[in-house]
Amino acid sequence: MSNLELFDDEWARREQLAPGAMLLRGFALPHEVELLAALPELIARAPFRHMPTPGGRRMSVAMSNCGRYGWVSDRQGYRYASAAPLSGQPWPAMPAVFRRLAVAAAASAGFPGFEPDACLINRYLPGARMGLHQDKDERDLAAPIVSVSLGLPAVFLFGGLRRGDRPARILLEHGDALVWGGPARLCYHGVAPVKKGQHPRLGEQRINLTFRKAR
Ligand code: MD3
Ligand code: FE
Repeated sequence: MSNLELFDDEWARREQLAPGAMLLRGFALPHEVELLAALPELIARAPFRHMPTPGGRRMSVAMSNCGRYGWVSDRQGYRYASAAPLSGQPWPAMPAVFRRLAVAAAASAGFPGFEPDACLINRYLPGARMGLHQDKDERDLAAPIVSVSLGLPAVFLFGGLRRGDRPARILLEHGDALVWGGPARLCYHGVAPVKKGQHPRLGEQRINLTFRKAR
């Protein structure tokens, strides 16, 4: 099968949240078995960690990375690094199915030629949340960011270009992909505390994959 057929997404439900922000509901569902099968080895090689913030707090979201670069946080600040801070080991390679999915989602939302070199893997157990922030540690802000939600649903907070803009609330479910580019690239966003629940494939957790061009 060609990549075109593998990632044929004509059926995916699309919603433009704002100019440059496209929600592709169910985009990852045809690949869920392959995506989920790749996770245990990635996490065995680069275990989830609650990283400290520059302010010294512990993030409620546990994180890992795959790809050439990984997003890390510590007392020094936020940055992309080619090795995991505790082990000093390079991040595991980005699985081909991850990359193809991200590239296809970006292209489908109007950003052809996306070249992700970093995939942040966020794990939310019930109660975990992410405060409103911008993603601006990437060198090339012309490249979009693609995110894929798996497991328990979560309310995504989607704000504007100013921290004070009241965010819209959007329920993200297993298999949904989001593409952020152009005028939406620097929008504030976050995740409300994840509610307790059981997902048939992932149990009591939400996993979010976020693909970036870091360098
Ligand atoms: C809007 N993750 O890792 S994904 C992050 O669900 C992050 O784990 C959230 O925000 C999560 O930085 C949200 C959706 C998302 C990702 C990147 C964006 C929305 C974005 C970049 C710019 C604007
Ligand atoms: Fe973010």
